[in-house]
Amino acid sequence: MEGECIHIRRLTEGSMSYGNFYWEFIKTNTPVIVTGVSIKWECSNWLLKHGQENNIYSSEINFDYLKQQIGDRLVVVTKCSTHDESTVSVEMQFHEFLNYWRNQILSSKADVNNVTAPKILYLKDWHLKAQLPNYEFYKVPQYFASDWLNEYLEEHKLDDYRFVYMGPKNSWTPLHIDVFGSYSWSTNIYGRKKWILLPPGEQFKLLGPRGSLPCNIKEEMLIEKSVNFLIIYQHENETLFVPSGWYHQVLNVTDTISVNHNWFNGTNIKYIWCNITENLRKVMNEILEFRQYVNFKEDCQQILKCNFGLNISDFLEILCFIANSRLTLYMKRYRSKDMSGNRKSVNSHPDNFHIHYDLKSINMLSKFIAQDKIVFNCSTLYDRCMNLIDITQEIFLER
Ligand SMILES: O=C(O)CCC(=O)C(=O)O
Ligand SMILES: [Fe+2]
Repeated sequence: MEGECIHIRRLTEGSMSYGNFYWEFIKTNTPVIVTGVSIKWECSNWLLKHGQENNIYSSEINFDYLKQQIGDRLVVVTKCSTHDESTVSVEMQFHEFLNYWRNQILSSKADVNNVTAPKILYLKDWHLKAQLPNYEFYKVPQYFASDWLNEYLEEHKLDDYRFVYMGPKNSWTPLHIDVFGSYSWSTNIYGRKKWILLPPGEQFKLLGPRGSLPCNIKEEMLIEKSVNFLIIYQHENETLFVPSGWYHQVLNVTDTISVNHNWFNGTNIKYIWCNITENLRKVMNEILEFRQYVNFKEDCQQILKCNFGLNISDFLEILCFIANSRLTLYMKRYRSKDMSGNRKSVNSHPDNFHIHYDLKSINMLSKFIAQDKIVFNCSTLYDRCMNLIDITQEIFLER
């Protein structure tokens, strides 16, 4: 049925084995909510919990604890427009943002009739974990442990995709697809978010005459245009898995704090590769008039890196790092054990499954990449691909 609001499954963390979760949600690219994730995280101290009434605790943000734990540091906040994407970013000290937020809460309590339109500042995409690596304020939910992107970036001390979001009621993120076409998981520490999610391909029904997408979508618009969509109200301690290629828009229905990661792994890696090459072809078309220059190919890769965040060389570097790290683990720990990557063994410890599964996906992808015209015509890239095939092949030959 078209214009349909699809429903999402909710399950408690630990109620399903890692393997079953992987096959049922990650492998099928299906959104799901995992409940009870962050109850024991250190960042639950960012809240002040009040007494229990009818089994419901009320809580508020513990601004003093936040100030004390995180200290002062420069943060970039986004000024949210109420109706469009025209966002402006400003830098301020973390304590200034907290003061703004505390005052905002106080004045909205005083202004019960909502007479004055509040200024909305959203502290988003904040690399708090990278800034305070020793502060263990959250744990990656077990089901999302296989994260090649941040594993590589963290090891190389590069800018990662691990974020904190803090925003007052009505702060929001316009319609978008995640960086590189990655997955995201997002855990609400405090407050409630409303998500609108579109299954891959549904966004085309929203394209305007000049081929652009609206940045602020409403349910009525989606129904009118027969777009299938998902509305999700995400509560405290709940983690939403946002699959690859699903456009989404997010509204903080109340004051909200969340932690999220963008990531990819052996399951969506081919999709990420296709996104990279699609973007590279766009870059090449844009500067086609310079194709006679000797440095044309290198310049395209450079522009791709600036615009998209990754170029082919970076991508192969990530594959190489993951392949080597899995091979090392394999040699050390599991050489004599059963390493079959089929459905049966997936239910054992995630490491057992991922060593084999990751190497197999790198092997298959490298074979695919090696046939790409751009890679095939560049000896450095082609040789790196061949090397990846070689090192990951070994493990299959041995079986
Ligand atoms: O919470 C938000 O405002 C945006 C989060 C998001 O887009 C994501 O987790 O992918
Ligand atoms: Fe997103």
